Amino acid sequence: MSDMLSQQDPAIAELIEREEARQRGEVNLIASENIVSRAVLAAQGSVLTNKYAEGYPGARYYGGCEVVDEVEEIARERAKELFGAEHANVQSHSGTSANLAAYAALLKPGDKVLAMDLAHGGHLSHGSKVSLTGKIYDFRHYQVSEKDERIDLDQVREIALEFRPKLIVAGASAYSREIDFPGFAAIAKEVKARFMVDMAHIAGLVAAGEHSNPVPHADIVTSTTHKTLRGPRSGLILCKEKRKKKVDSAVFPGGQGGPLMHQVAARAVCFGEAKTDAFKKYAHEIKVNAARLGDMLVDGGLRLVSGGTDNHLVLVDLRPLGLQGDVAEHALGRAGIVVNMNMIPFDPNPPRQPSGLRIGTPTVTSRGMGSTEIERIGNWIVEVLKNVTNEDRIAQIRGEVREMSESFPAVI
Ligand code: DSN
Repeated sequence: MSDMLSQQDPAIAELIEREEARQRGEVNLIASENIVSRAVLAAQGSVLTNKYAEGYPGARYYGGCEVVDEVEEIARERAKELFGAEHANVQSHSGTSANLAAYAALLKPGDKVLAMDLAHGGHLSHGSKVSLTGKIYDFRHYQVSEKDERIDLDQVREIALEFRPKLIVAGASAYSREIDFPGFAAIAKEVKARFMVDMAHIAGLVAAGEHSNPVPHADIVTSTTHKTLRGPRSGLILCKEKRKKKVDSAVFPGGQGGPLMHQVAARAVCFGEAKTDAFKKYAHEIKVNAARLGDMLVDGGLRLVSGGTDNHLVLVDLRPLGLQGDVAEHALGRAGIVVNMNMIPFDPNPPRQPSGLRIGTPTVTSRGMGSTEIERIGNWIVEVLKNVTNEDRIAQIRGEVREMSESFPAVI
C-alpha cells in the first residue's frame, strides 16, 4: 500500500490492506478468479488511466493518442499471436460486454441463437431471461446429457436442425470437460449458422495448449482476460479479418465509449506473460491440481458431475453428504476456504440452495501450491463438509488454512 494513499485516504487504504490480508490468508478456489502479476498491477495503476482514446489506433476522436496507439497495437498483436487469430479487439470492458458486441456484429434483434443452458453450466450472457442478451435475441438452450453429464453433440444437432438458429454458441462457466469445437463447427455449418465460442474460463489453458483452440473453428471467439489467462479484469474478441469492421464498430461506438487504456496496457502485459514457459507450466499444473483435488473429494464421499475434470474446475454434487450448496459454501468460508455454490445439471434444488459447489484451482496454482497443499486442501474440505455444525473444528481448520496460505505469495 502506498504511503500516499494511506495519508490521503486512510479508510480506503485500510480496506485495501484488509483485502490483501484476506487474499493472503485464505485458500481461494473460485474457478473464475486468479491473482495477477506485479507487472499487470503496475500497468493498471498507471497514468494511462488519464487518457481518452475513443476510436482505434490511427483513427481516434481525441488528440494526444500517439502513445496509447502504440500500447493498443502491442496488445492487439500479442493477442493475435497468442491465439493464432487474424484480428483482435482489446477494448471490451468485460466478458459480457464482449459477448454483447459479438452478438451485435453477427445478429439482428430477434434472431435465433442456440447456446448452453445456464443451469447446465452456461453463462448469463448466453441468453438468460434476466440478461439483456435474452431480451434482445431469441435464445434456445442445449443441456448436458442425463447419461454422462457431458455436452451431447447429437442433442445439439437435433435442436439446431429443428430450431434453425442464426448463431450457435459454445462455452461455459461451470463445465469441467473439454469442449469439442470442430464438432460444434460442423453442426453450425450443416444448419448454416454462425459459430461463436466464449472461452472466458479456459483462455489460459488454450493459450498454453492445455485445451484445444477454438479460433480456427469459430466465426468469433470472445473471452475475459482475468480467469485462467491471469490478466486484468477485461474482455477480448478474436475474429477473422473479414469481420474486423463489424466487430470493432460493435464495441465502439456500438456498445462502449472510451476504452480503458490502463486496462488495455495490462492486457498487453498479460498476453506477453502468457507466451512464457513459466505460464505453460502453470497452466498444466492447474489441470493436475484440479484432477487431484477432484480425486480427493471423491475419496471423501462426494460425487463429481461427469465423473471428473479435463480443465481447471470440478463441479461437486453435495447430495451424497446430504448438504446444500449454500450451507457448504458458508461452512467452508468460515474455515477460510472460498468457493461458490452452484447448480448441478438437473438440479432438484433452487439456485439459492443448489446441490453443488464449483471448485477451481487457478489461484492456488498461481500462488505456487502443488500436490502437498492440494492434499491438505482436499482433506480440509471433506472434513468441514462432514462437520458443518462443528464450529470448534472449523475454527481449528481456519487456523491451519491461514498458516499454510500465508506461507505462499498473494501477489506474483
Ligand atoms: N462470473 C463469472 C464466473 O464466475 O464464471 C463469469 O462471468
